Amino acid sequence: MSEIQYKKVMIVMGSTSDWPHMKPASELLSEFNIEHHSTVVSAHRTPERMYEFAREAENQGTEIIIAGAGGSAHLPGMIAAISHLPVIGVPVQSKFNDGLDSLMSIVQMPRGVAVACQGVGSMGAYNAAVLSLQILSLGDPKLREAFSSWRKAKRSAVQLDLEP
Ligand code: RP5
Repeated sequence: MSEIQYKKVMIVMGSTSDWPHMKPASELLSEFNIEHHSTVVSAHRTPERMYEFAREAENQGTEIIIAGAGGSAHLPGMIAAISHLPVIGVPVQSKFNDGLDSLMSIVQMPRGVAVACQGVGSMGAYNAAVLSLQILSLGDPKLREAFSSWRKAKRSAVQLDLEP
C-alpha cells in the first residue's frame, strides 16, 4: 500500500477518472496557499487504504477532508463513519444519470453521521474548497481577511447592467 501524504486539507476521490472534476478544489486551495494533497482512495477497490486514511487523517494533522465519488459514491459517507473530521462530499458526474445518482447517494446520510454534500461535479468541487476556506478561517484571522477580500472582489465583478 503506497504511503499517504497527509496535509491540512485532503482531497480524496474514488478514481483517477474523478480528477478532472475534483481539480478545481485543488486550484482554489492553491490560490490561498493552503497545504493540501489530492489522492485516490476507493471505498470499493482499495478498502484497506480507505480505512487507514480515515482512521489516521486526524492524527496526521489533517483538518478537513474533501471526498469526491461517482455512481454508488460510498467514499464520503464511509470516511465520515470512521473519522471525526468534517467531510465535504462532492458527487461526481456518472455516465448513468449525469451524477444525480451520486448526489442522492452522498446526500442521504443516516442521522448522526454527517457529510457536507455539495453540488454535482466541478462546481461542487470548487465550492468544497470555498467551504474549506470558511472553516479554516474560523481559527485563522489572516485567512479570514484574505477570504473576505476575495469575496468582495467576486461581488464587485458581478455584472448588474445588461444590454437594453
Ligand atoms: C467511483 O466509480 C469513482 O468515484 C468514479 O466516479 C466511478 C467510476 O470509476 P472508474 O470506473 O472510471 O475508475 O468509484
